[in-house]
Amino acid sequence: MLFGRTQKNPITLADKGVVAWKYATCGYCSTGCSIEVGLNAQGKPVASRGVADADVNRGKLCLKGLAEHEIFAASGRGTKPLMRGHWHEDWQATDWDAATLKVRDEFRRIQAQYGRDSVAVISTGQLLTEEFYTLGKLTRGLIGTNNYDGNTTLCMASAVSGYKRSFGSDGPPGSYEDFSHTDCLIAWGSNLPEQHPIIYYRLKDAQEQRKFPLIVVDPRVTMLAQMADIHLPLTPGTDVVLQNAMMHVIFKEGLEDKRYIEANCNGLEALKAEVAQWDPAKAAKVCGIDEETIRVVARLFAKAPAAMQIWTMGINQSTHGSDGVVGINNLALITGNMGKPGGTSLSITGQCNAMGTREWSSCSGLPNYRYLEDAQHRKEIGEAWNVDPEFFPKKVGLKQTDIFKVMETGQIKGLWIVATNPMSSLPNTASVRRAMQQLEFCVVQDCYEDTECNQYAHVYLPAGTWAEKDGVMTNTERRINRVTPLAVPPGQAKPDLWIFNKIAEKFNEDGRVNFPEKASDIFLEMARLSQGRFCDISGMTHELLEQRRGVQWPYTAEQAARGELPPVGGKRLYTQDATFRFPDGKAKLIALPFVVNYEVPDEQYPFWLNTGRLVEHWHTRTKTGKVGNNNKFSPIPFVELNPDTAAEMGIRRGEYVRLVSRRSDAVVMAQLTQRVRRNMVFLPFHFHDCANRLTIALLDPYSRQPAFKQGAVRVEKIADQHEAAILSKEMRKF
Ligand SMILES: Nc1nc2c(c(=O)[nH]1)N[C@H]1C(S)=C(S)[C@@H](COP(=O)(O)OP(=O)(O)OC[C@H]3O[C@@H](n4cnc5c(=O)[nH]c(N)nc54)[C@H](O)[C@@H]3O)O[C@H]1N2
Ligand SMILES: Nc1nc2c(c(=O)[nH]1)N[C@H]1C(S)=C(S)[C@@H](COP(=O)(O)OP(=O)(O)OC[C@H]3O[C@@H](n4cnc5c(=O)[nH]c(N)nc54)[C@H](O)[C@@H]3O)O[C@H]1N2
Ligand code: SF4
Ligand SMILES: [Mo]
Repeated sequence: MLFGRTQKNPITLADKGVVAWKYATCGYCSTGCSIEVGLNAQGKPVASRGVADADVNRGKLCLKGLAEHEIFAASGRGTKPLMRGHWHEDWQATDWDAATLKVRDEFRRIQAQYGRDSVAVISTGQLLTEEFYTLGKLTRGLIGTNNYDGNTTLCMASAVSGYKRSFGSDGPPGSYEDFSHTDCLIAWGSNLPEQHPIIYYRLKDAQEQRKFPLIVVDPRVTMLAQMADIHLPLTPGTDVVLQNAMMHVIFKEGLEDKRYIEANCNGLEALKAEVAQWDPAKAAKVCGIDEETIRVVARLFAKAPAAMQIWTMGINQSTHGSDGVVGINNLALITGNMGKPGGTSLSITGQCNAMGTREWSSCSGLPNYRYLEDAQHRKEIGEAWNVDPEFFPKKVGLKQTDIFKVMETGQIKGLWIVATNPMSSLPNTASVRRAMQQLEFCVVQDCYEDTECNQYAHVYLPAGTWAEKDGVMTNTERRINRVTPLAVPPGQAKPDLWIFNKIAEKFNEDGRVNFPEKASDIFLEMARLSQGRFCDISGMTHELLEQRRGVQWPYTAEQAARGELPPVGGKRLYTQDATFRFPDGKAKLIALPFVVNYEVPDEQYPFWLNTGRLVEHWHTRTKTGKVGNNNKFSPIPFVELNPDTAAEMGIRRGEYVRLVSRRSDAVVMAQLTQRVRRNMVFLPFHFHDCANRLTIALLDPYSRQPAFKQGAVRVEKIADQHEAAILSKEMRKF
């Protein structure tokens, strides 16, 4: 194929010999891009391209999606189930029957000896929804432990908790389409161009057409901050103070939407009383944004006919994470910016199917946003699954972060890890290591066998990944998208659904509970369980989802029967007055007092430690670390350091430095950049034995999400650079 400049040095694209293109949805972030993978004559995936008629990405993909076909054959794939007596021993290959029997027998032994909840199941936001639902049925209905949660506690838990506190339910109320209607956008702690490049493209496209102001709140000069009309580089952890001050201005100047508040909100007086204490002059001293700027931003936001807010981990990963989300919702509610085109509060979700796990995994209750605390919900699901409702706990159990804390003290003896890598992703690696080492039995189910967690496993179950599997995922804007199987897992590896069903077979000796084998049958079971509920998907089928390139929920059986084609109502939630999910239909305005309850820099540890992501890498690099076109951009761990600070300390670009926190240390290369202020470092968390050796496991009181974004370190110059290089390499091995 030839492009441009045909006379001189024409650009040619390599012919990869694609004979067929197969449809899926990207398995990295929650944007939910429609993707086609090209297969060659041997059926091998050799190329990826965006799908032009998909509303989400309109033909585009980011650099992770473009190289996604390479993950199937990447090194380190597990091809056989493995077993061993102790994690010090070598692995022995085994078969599926023996491995799954071992899982059942060990879990039963441990539960009999130490109690039902001494076994924990840790799941993820990266499976397909039918898989989540099946794992939930197995864990809640047969294994019966209440210590069942997932890595979403590290990710979206604060958003979930904030939505529930404000609106009475989880469920992001907006759509990407809102960018095309908004008159003002505030992005809180979200770096879209790197972390959700295609959502960023949608935003930018809309902004170029309508020129609305973009306000970015982030202590670091991110790529999004560079594109902003106003950048508020606030003091880390103080978003709630800025929100309170903005509301102070809005009430003081009478800019609130009185009609909307009257018809839709409770709690106005308490909120007013709290924010009255936060005049911009006082708030400026805490949040580091000058008072006049606070006023300007508050007025811009409140006076815009439609104003929108988005946020990601800069809000969620904090001891004020849940409060930060409630603060965003407060701002939206008092200005009437809910449920209308361009007026919404939209959490930007993290993992490809973090939404699917919230809706269907039963981690935080029972399927489809049902609660363990509700007798009626226990009864409905007990009947649907043929499980005695009395078998279900009456209160939800511990979250992932707390599970690991009690594991460290020996209260949990058996662990099943599915598609997450907590040895690298939980805060304070040393304590996670202690927790893992004391387990009597650990099973790891991962598509790669060389993950950091697997070093402590007794059984390893090789799983298929992404489009080796069949099912659906829900994206940031509640759009349910199809993933169709276009490759087969290597060797004896199996799709996660197959593995769950195999284990269920062992626990389900009397065949009492029904576990359908096919994803499409499971989807229909889920659709039935959703009928008449908030998250109603009863009008959807796998075929419809593929044909429409995804459908946003709700889409009901009645709508489908009337022949109404989606999108029909799923674009926004709370579009009518008093339709929030509390009994009186009103949302809650909640006063948010502020206290400093997190680690801040001091004389001994004078730098803010900010951790986060790079565009080229995905989390703990089990995938992108092995894809050349991703890994080559950042093959080794590094830290962003301000050049003036570096000059003062005699540190040169490319030198190794030691970062030391109260937990541990890490040796990394210094990259000098003005993106960070003089008393802050930014450390990508993608590398093992690096960022999370340093981070602190302080948790949000509501969501139990860790404060990954606020910690304190000191930076030490290293005299012997040769030694440091060796050490830095050593630290990345286990
Ligand atoms: N390339 C790539 N994309 C990804 C991922 C990936 O690993 N790689 N992961 C996906 C997942 S699971 C997630 S959760 C998302 C995360 O997406 P983002 O949240 O956008 O990414 P992060 O880099 O974790 O953090 C965002 C920003 O929070 C800022 N921040 C730090 N402290 C504060 C604070 O106190 N207040 C405010 N307002 N901001 C603060 C940081 O400076 C940082 O720029 O990305 C998703 N997309
Ligand atoms: N310091 C710091 N730490 C952080 C964060 C931060 O910003 N700073 N962010 C946090 C956030 S938001 C998140 S979401 C977490 C992510 O943390 P993790 O979930 O631990 O990270 P991943 O590397 O995505 O781990 C997913 C695992 O599942 C495997 N896998 C992928 N697909 C499949 C599949 O289909 N089936 C199976 N069985 N396995 C599969 C992968 O090989 C990998 O081992 O990290 C958190 N940790
Ligand atoms: S933006 Fe997210 S969903 Fe889209 S191609 Fe990139 S990683 Fe995949
Ligand atoms: Mo995440």
